[in-house]
Amino acid sequence: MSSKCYTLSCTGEDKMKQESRLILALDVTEEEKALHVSRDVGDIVDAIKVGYPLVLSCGLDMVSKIAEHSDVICDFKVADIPNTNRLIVENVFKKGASGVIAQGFVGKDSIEACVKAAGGKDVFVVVEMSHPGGAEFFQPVTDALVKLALEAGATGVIAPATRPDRVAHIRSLAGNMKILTPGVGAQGGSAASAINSGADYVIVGRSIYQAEDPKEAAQAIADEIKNSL
Ligand code: O7M
Repeated sequence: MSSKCYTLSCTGEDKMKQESRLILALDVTEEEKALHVSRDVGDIVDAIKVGYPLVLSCGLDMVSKIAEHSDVICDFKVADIPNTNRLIVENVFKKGASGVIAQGFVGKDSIEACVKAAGGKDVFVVVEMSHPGGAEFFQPVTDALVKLALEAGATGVIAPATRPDRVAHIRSLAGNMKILTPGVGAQGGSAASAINSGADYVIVGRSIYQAEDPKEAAQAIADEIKNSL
């Protein structure tokens, strides 16, 4: 894991740095491409998010390989009973991840198990998703999920950049928790609107890794974020 990327807070806990406020969603399925993009953008982004597309194609060891270039957040949207959540979270941190993403609808005990297994590292809870269907079942319970994340001691929540009004609403409930917002670019959301609505980070995938020059694309979004602060 790249220690340069993490700050040690006064509580002794490892939390994600907040510099460019940009997180790359590395949803590619080829190792060579994954490592090439990670090398290119590792110094620009605050973290790289890896999930099922990459890990199911190339293996969990990709977490350790990418951690040589950036901090890694494992987006497995962990959603099981507390014991299974614990086993999953222990596994990803053993591979060098710096954070993990879980679903809150499984209940507070399941998220508490993630937080405990993370041992001071980051746990983020999905409270509303960015796609059109994300409004169907999440929206009626978003407020309760934010409360659950707060009470369970999560670092932050995932909220939709595609609905800046919802980001602002979630900000009003989220206390000190960080807000990470996917949905910028390919899904139609804007980085500046998400940040202006109270997001701490934006998560961007295709607009970076599918660009002809991923480094240039990442830098352009990082500049947009900087100019919107
Ligand atoms: O920029 P994209 O659309 O190519 O990629 C967005 C990434 O964010 C991709 O990895 C999605 O799985 C993820 N994501 C969403 O797009 N919407 C959500 O509501 C939640 C996530 C996410 O990261 O959840 C943790």
